[in-house]
Amino acid sequence: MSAGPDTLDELATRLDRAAVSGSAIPQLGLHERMDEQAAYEVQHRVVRLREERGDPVIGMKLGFTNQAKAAQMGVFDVIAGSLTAGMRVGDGEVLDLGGLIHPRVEPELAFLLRRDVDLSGGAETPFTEAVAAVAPALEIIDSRYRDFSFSLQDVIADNTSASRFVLGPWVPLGGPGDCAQSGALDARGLANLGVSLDIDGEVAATGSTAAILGHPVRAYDACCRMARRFGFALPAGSILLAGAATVAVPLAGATTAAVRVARVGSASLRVSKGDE
Ligand code: OOG
Ligand code: MG
Repeated sequence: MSAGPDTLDELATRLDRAAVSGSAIPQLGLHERMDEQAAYEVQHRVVRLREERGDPVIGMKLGFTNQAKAAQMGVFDVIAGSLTAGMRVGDGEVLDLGGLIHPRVEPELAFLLRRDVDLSGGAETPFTEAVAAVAPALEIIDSRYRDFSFSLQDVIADNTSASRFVLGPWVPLGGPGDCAQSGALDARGLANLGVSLDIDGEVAATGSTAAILGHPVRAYDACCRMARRFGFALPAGSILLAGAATVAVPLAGATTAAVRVARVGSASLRVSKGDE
């Protein structure tokens, strides 16, 4: 069954209001009413409401690219969402928890596109041609659903819990030739790098970039596939979040959070409680 346009708009408005007001809503139970495609239609409407407030899309994110993370949430399909300019928090800057519901943080890798990715259905732009640089990233997810629990369709409609993100410094990716000589990082070098998430200076979770779909370069392929299938654009300059390398950790009570990725670098944020 597919919901009519009014219903999709109405669902999007409820999710948007929950995000703007920082108050959780009951699960929508969309798995009983619609397929994935329709859930992405709701998501695109949620994102359009942000764009209409002057908050443009600047990238795309993946979720559940890591088994541990998927098991934590009980959802095992890879999902995609949009990143907007207003979600970005500068490296080392303050994340205000006021207005968020029950934020969690997870360590990720980000990619920067140097060119538009061809999604016409012809030959896909290869990773080495499309991706200019990689950065360590923190994603702050904040499900708009009560108890942070949802079905696949619910979390897709909720823009995959996207809330904020922090990027560390970009590290240019060389071609295989460059790297043999200089020791610079190339796509193959990303295969199995240690990742740690530190909360208040203590290690809260550790993992490897290998936990992201077996190799983080596959996150780029998954972005292309999902973009084509569910109607995302991948223009030059887009930021892609590859998905968490570990489980997510609640931010309430934390003062700082940082990600460290071997050979790539680190990124951090400071937490403010909103009423201080
Ligand atoms: C959905 C978002 C998952 C990831 O990196 O796996 C995600 C959620 O867990 O609420 O962003
Ligand atoms: Mg994530």
